[in-house]
Amino acid sequence: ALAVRLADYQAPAWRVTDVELVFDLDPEATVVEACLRVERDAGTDAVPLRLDGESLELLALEVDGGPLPAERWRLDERSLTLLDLPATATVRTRARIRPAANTALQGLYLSGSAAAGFLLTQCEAEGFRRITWFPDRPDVLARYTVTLRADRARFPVLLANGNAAGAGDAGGGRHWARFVDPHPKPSYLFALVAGRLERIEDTFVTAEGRRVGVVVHAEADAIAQCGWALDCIKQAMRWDEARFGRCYDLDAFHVVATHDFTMGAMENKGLNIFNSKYLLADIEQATDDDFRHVLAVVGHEYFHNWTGNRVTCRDWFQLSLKEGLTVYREQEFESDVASRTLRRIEDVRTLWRAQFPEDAGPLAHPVRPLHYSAIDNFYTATVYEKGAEIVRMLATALGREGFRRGLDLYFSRHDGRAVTIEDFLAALGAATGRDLAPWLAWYAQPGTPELVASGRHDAQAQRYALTLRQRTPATANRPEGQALPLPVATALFGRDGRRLPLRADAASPPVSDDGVLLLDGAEATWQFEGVAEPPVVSLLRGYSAPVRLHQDVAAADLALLARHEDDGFNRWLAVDTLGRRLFADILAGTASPAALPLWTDAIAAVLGDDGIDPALAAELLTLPDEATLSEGRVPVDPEAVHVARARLETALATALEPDLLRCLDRPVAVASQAIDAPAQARRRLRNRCMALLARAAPTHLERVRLQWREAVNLTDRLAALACLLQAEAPDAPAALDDFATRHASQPLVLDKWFSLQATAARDDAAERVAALTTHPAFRWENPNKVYALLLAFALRNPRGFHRADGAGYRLIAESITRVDALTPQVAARLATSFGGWRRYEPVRRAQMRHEIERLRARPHVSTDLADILDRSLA
Ligand code: BAL
Ligand code: ZN
Repeated sequence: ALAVRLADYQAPAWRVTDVELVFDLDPEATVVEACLRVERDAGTDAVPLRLDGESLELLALEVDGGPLPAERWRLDERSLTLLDLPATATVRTRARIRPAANTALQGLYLSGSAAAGFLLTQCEAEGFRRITWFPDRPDVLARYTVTLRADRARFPVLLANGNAAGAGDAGGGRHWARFVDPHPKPSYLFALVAGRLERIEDTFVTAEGRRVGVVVHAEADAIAQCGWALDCIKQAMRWDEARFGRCYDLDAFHVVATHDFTMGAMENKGLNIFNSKYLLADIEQATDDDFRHVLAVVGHEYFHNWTGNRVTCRDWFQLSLKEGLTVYREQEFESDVASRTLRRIEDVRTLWRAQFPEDAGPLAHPVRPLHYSAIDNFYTATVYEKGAEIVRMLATALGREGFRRGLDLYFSRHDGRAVTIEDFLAALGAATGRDLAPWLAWYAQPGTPELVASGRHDAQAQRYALTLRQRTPATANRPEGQALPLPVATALFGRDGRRLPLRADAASPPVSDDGVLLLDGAEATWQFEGVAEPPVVSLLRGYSAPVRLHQDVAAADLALLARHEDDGFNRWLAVDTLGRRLFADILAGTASPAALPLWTDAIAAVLGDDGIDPALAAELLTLPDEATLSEGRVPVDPEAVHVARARLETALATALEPDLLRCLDRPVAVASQAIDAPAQARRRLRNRCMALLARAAPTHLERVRLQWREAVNLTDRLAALACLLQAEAPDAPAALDDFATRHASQPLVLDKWFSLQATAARDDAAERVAALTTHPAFRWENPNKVYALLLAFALRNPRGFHRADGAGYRLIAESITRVDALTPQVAARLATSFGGWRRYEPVRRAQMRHEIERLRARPHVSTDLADILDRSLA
């Protein structure tokens, strides 16, 4: 497909002011009547009106109430073009579409079976063109009136965006419902839902006094698991008012759960649609992590109502304008209502595991890409997570109040408009009197910057000089990058663990009140006064910039930070760094037993500290995964990484055995069915201790078995099962069978059962995963099943995926072909697992390349998949 380029952007010559849609819904054949009020921009005469449309069957076309002569319109596979229209016109089309046959899950499709399932839509990024002909681009904002007609018994619930505006009987067993959305919106935010759905609801009164009906809809067997989501919506509404002054703006807010969805969820105006994985949660069918993910994703989609919907993107290159900002808002929400440190550690782990490798490989792209051939492939860790890091850095650099003023101005300037990243930076800058133009480079330049820190202490003058240098080195695909603005949150500690004042002399670059140094060139030096002894320097506190830090810190200094740093993230980072150094030594064969205690003692000290947050303690006991440990190493030998990591984990478990036992035996006053943050944190720590003990000695498997038998929540049951599997215990197969039987009717729990087996680092993992694709609960058409089994294997089982004989690669390549014929977006996502092929040792590199080339050479490769394969090889 031809690339679309940012540089070629042109404002639309035609606007659509109002849209009326009438749907006659039926799974086999739905008829969509669309009436568009179109207006040509003054000064753009004689430009044809080109409407996007795909997989639509044209039944009728009228302009201003009459037929259009054949020479004045053209129809092809992708568009309907109308010629010689007057400057304003009414265009009416009628189309037939086939929801039940739509396995791509874009546009209008069926969730579940034709007999019992329900109809729903997914339009971002370019799904609306599979519903009707329309200028399907985010800078065409229109007011929508939508009428749905359907069989009343088969589709009792009818929903679309906006406020309800009437309903009634349509005769012949059919009924109708109308919705008016007063807020002009781009087509990607359109949604409808029709089917047999149950509901739970509540009322929320906004700070502006609007009474909002908050309604969660799901199929009958899932509605009992929606209570947590309903709570989360109200929490999100309250938080966005308190923290950012943003109120909800319609009479109702509807949320719907479906098992058939390619993404996590979708922020359609007033009618969010969720992958059930991120909406359903109860103690029997969801883990503690699931509860937190529901909170975060519910928040995320709700926050889009302002960052994305009220102010939207001019074009898809600006995707991070809404996604980076909304991920940041989601992170802040969870940080405020749950644990800030835990959320930060998880976000940074994601950045390292997924975004850094993406940014270093052939699929690297700027946060604002310059061109694309399949926009669906840009919903990436770079656009989302790195985009959120940029917003976080801006918030750090402007301060909490400044950032809030900036966002307020952004909303008031651009409400109801489709804008750019430049507009965002300009608003933040205007509100705070800052020139933020240099920050645009963060959006434009791919690659992860390296930050090198060095220091010199002058005992006589009691001064400490800190020099920071940055570089974004060239790679095969791009030249060296320019210097970027980097906020470096910094603290100095004395040898006794106390914080030292951070007083820079007058000649140094500025330091903010909260200790942030802004490095805005290639290099700068700060002279700190009143520093009597060589300090221990803690940099990038809270991970204040998404860079690779090179700092020569003695292991003893890291141990000191592990004990005394009051920034929870950097406390964890000190321990993590000690662990990674040991890992590197084991991998290089240079490990010395003397180095281990510094690390394990630091962890033991924290574990013994009763005041510590158990969630943080659990994170200290969690080594980086194999993908993260492989990151930045060339060439990667996945088998060696697996073995070295396992050795390190066993050494940790053995050294801490008594501490872990003490921790487990500590009496806890936690109801095992409570899901509040303290209960979750304690379970997290206990399960982590149990997993390590199971590594330390097989005798501890008895504890695991006890928990397996007595667990009253999914978190504990799944943790025990994982330990049995990891230990390849003789009773593991029976436990797996028990689990599958117990949860046979619960698709989301079965997904975890698939993932657990897919990620077990066994010699025969590829054969087992292949066998599981024939399990009756596995469905190739269901993205969650493909992600749970195959994507989990490709991304989270490096030993299995990269098996030396290539069996893992072949399994994934064959799966990609099979999925591409059904759901191209899912196939493309699976194919990204080959993206890092160049980093591997020669044999694996050749095998991966062979699979990519073989996939590309097959007939009928989708545009989405071809794009990933072509860029991987470039
Ligand atoms: N807009 C796509 C799903 C999300 O990021 O919320
Ligand atoms: Zn989003």
